[in-house]
Amino acid sequence: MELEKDLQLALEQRQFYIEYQPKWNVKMHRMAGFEALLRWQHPRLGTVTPTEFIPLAEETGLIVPITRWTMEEACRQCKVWQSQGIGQPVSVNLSGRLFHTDSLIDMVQSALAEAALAPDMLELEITESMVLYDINEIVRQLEAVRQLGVRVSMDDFGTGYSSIGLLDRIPIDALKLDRLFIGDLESPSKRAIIKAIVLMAEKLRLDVVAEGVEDKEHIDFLTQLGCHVMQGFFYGKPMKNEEIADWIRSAG
Ligand code: G
Ligand code: G
Ligand code: MN
Ligand code: NA
Repeated sequence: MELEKDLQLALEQRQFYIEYQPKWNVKMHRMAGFEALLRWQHPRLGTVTPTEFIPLAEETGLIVPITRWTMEEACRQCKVWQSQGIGQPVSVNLSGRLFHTDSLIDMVQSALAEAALAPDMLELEITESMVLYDINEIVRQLEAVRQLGVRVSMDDFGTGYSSIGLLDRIPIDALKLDRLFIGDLESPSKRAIIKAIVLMAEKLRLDVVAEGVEDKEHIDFLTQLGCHVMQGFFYGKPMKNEEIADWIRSAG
């Protein structure tokens, strides 16, 4: 397939770049980190979204070198921010397919070492769909990276292959509430579910991040429900490096 060949070339030809989206702690009035979102600038097709090329990368095994590049680049950038006085952690999305290989731990260690970045400045976002893979293997690899001091969060929580039982098995530090919940906060049942998730997270000593926060109403609802860390277009869209310093100045 054409796109498959192109994907192989994309790494060599430096066609990937990262956009960073801020997370904001409403209670503390301060930033809570950046999420790294991968972008592919295709020479003919223009920007190809990860929803299109990640599945292809998974099928072809290219997900390993692509994730390695993303993690290295995000760690380097995080270190640059630190030197500019922006001491914010960065999170990188992981595909479940990655746990098939034994490359994660080495990938994390070398990305941190190469950037001379402290482990607590890196976070990994996994999704519930990972349960489709060998759960014992996932637990083993996640425990190893957490031992290093790297944080792990469960992305898109509450949709897809949700299983509360998973929270008891998979070692994580935080939950990211899927943006499908936040888009429908007028629904009393959705609010009840969010409230219950927040309470459960408290008991389990997990942080909660709400995704897809787009307006003031969302923020008010979420704050009432006890959720204080938010990510979404209201605070900032995914941005290129060059835009970050300006965004930080305007966010005060
Ligand atoms: O911002 P955006 O619309 O591009 O993100 C679309 C989807 O792609 C999201 O589910 C996001 O988690 C995923 N994604 C973004 N960057 C990466 C990446 O580096 N690796 C993986 N596996 N998924 C990513
Ligand atoms: O699956 P994951 O959470 O990693 O992907 C984040 C996705 O959500 C990206 O596609 C990102 O561009 C998108 N996103 C981030 N904030 C918002 C928002 O406020 N509204 C909507 N609709 N999408 C968002
Ligand atoms: Mn994510
Ligand atoms: Na998500």
